[in-house]
Amino acid sequence: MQKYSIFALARNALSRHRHWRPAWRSPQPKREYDVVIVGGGGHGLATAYYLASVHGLTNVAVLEKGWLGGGNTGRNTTIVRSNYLWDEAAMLYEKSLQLWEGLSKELNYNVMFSQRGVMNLGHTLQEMRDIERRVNANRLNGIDAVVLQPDEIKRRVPIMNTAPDARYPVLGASFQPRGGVARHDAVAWGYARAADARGVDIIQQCEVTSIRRDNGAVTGVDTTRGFIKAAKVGVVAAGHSSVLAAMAGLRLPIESHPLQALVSEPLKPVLDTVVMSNAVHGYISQSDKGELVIGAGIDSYNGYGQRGGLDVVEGAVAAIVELFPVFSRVRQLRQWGGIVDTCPDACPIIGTTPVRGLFFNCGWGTGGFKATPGSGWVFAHTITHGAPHKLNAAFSLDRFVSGALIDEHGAAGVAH
Ligand code: FAD
Ligand code: PYC
Repeated sequence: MQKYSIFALARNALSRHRHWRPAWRSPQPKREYDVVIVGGGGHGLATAYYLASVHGLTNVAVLEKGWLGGGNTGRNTTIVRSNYLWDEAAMLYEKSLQLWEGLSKELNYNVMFSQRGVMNLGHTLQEMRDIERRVNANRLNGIDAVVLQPDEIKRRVPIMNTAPDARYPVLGASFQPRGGVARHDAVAWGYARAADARGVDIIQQCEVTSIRRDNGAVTGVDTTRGFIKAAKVGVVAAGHSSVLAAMAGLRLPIESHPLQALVSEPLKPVLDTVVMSNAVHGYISQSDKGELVIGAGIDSYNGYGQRGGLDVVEGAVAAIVELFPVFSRVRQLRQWGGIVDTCPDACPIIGTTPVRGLFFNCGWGTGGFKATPGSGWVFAHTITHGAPHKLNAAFSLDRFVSGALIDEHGAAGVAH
């Protein structure tokens, strides 16, 4: 455990941070690794950590074209929950939630996981029927979920407008008490430090520019820092997954879209749970700093710019203000976008590819932050054994040929 006394903190601050011990090394890339992970977001770093900690594979490199967590990991609104409809998805996200519950201790790094509950509002009779069906399915899978009536919602969130004549009347909600939020970049840093401590090389500013193959098997990757040989390559590149797949002659059923979020000026504590509404395309929570964290549905066009259209955030803010009229005078502090990799059934692709030794983990779309620990855990297993774990077997690329899709649009949290 790294310990700093108050005097060490003061000394470091006064010396302009020159004596801070870096949390991970910045090694030169080796010529060859057993496994190369492409993408230094939370999923890539978690994969490297579990390769080392669970499977004893330490001759591993994580290659990141920018900086750690600079993709969607550092741009998301940090909602964590496991209340998915279908057994396959529920089990995968629940594994992840269980890992979240012990993550700060496991990594010896405070990821600020806060189980303040996640509420999904229903505004129509049909939405309430869908909510009841999902809550019943969750409970059959051992996942904590309850249906809340409007009076209970009002008790928990007094500032919400639950008047029956509201434009989007609140008829009820599903609520997962174990859901919540975490500190996104701490998750990347915590996994990075723990993976580095086990010998994993984390290499930033190293873009993969092509994937070399020979006789149907991967042999390594060309990068902006030279060729790196590896018999196993795991790609975890979120919004750029299709670009990486094309380098290996593969076509994924993935679309890349901007997804935006914004925060307000900081306020005193006013909202102690997460509130989401698919019907109005808006969701909100309050960060530990006091900012209201507000998100929208995806921008409808495809693109790789980490920004989006003003109309989308305008619509989300309008919806939030109808639900919370008291926020109408709050000022916006900043807004940003990330590029999400949406899949036709709103579920990820995690597994092998037609190229031997090449593995893909993508398609998490608007909802992969919550899956970071579970995704890394199953992907590390898949890469080690060359075959999926039973928790990710259903999430293969083959399902788009067999038709065994897992339609989670209703539980995806954000419309896409
Ligand atoms: P990333 O963090 O994007 O990592 C991929 C990395 O690959 C990037 O750092 C990128 O630079 C790198 N890369 C790409 N190409 C190359 C290359 N050629 N060579 C080397 N490196 C490369 N999910 C939730 O569960 N809850 C939420 O509340 C939530 N809110 C969201 C809000 C917004 C605004 C956005 C944009 C997303 C949200 N998500 C949410 C989705 C979530 O952020 C993502 O699914 C998740 O973070 C993906 O993690 P990742 O590690 O796969 O991707
Ligand atoms: O998957 O819960 C989610 C989510 C919330 C906001 C964006 N994604």
